[in-house]
Amino acid sequence: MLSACVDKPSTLERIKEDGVLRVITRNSPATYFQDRNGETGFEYELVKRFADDLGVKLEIETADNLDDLFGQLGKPNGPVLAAAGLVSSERRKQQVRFSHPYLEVTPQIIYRNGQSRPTNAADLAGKKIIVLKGSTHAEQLAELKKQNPAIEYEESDAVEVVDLLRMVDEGQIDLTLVDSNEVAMNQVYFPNVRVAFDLGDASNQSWAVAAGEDNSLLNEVNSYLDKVGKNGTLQRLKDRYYGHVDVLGYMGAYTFAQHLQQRLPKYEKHFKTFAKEEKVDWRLLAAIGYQESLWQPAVTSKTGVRGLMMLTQNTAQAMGVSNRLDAKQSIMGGAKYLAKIKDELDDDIAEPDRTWFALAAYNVGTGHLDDARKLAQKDGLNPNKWLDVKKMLPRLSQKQWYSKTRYGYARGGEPVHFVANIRRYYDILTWVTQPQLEGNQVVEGNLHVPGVNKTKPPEENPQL
Ligand code: BLG
Repeated sequence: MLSACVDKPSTLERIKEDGVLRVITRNSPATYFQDRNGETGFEYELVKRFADDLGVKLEIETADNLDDLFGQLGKPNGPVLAAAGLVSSERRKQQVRFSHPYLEVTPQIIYRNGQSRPTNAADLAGKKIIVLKGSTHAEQLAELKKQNPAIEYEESDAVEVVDLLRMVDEGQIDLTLVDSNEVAMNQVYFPNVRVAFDLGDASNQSWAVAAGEDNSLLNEVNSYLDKVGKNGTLQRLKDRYYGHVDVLGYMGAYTFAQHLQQRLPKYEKHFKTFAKEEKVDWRLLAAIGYQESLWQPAVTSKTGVRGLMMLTQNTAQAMGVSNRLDAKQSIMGGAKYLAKIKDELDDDIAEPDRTWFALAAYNVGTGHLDDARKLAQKDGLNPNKWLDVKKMLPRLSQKQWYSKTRYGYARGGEPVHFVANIRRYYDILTWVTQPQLEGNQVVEGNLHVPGVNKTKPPEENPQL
């Protein structure tokens, strides 16, 4: 047995010896949740790469609330690292040690569209406000209340940030205070949620380790975070989780959230039925439907392609669709066609690229896609990688290139945008259909849209 005076292994040595990194986080869309492929989330993806770098297994634990999280972190034989969207504060620094920052966030007061917009701290008086218990936001409000005792707020440890946003969206509370990254992520889900104003300066999210003298893990964490900051990994994760509004634009995000409430529920069961039949993910089909028609069954493109899944006359005929404007038939045809072209792709194309190739073929046809793959091969690129082939597709609209291909001219830029947009919608649909967002109605993979069936939907925007 080792005596106490023998050098104890450092935390880092212990992690490597055990082969396990134990991390505590919160179960929320911005941190950690389950999706179509298992565990995911911004924090999860960042910390999983860290565990991979260390060559150890990652073990995730989730805390019930923030107090629980900080309590667990200090415990002997408890988790050694917290990766949970934590902002460092003076109070917290007495309890834990924070890493270098990885994400800048701004606390934002959130109100409901249609209500009067608060513009400064004094406007918070007389409003029903709830924030997370033990959060830096609760600390901020406590400070404000010292100067302005009329401000009343409640702290809750029974909710997550998405619940707070839902409560504002549905009008159950007037205001909440959450970080800007959470707003960015959830704007596509809660159409009535609006930013009133930034409360205070930007702060930084960091990981935390327990208080103490042993810096081995903290140093390792810091060099890892510095590395992913420099090599672009961190930026890619930020774009993927928080870039929806940047990519869709504010109006796009707002429109998507509205359509999610007003249109998708009408077609959800058809997407599910035919996705199951054709063994594809229903959310992928739904994402195609959104890209094609914004979930509208009666649209016709300039080129005469029609319906919710935008089938050409030929495709419709081949898939047994007699009426392209019938949503159910259109979805059936789209699902069959997607499965068929995916199946017919070269065996050398592996997932996930296989799915992106199938989407491109859905839009531009397999002939042109093959031409682009051949161009990739000629250029020394990999014809089985979407990243390479998508560089070649736009060449199909330039004579110097298409004149030498088998199928000739195509608007090759279109499938590149098509695939990029669908991947974005697919990502969003994946996390809005996961159980954490479904309030008390936890039904795996079902879309529970807040407010639906409770209020009459406003006029639909017929604009494509
Ligand atoms: C696709 C067909 C493919 C066809 C390609 O066109 O339609 N896909 C479907 O019908 C689902 O079958 O490939 S081919 O049969 O090998 O030739 C190429 O012809 C549809 C595309 C066309 C596109 N939307 C689905 O993505 C479209 O409507 N483009 C026109 C846009 S606009 O009106 O000019 O703005």
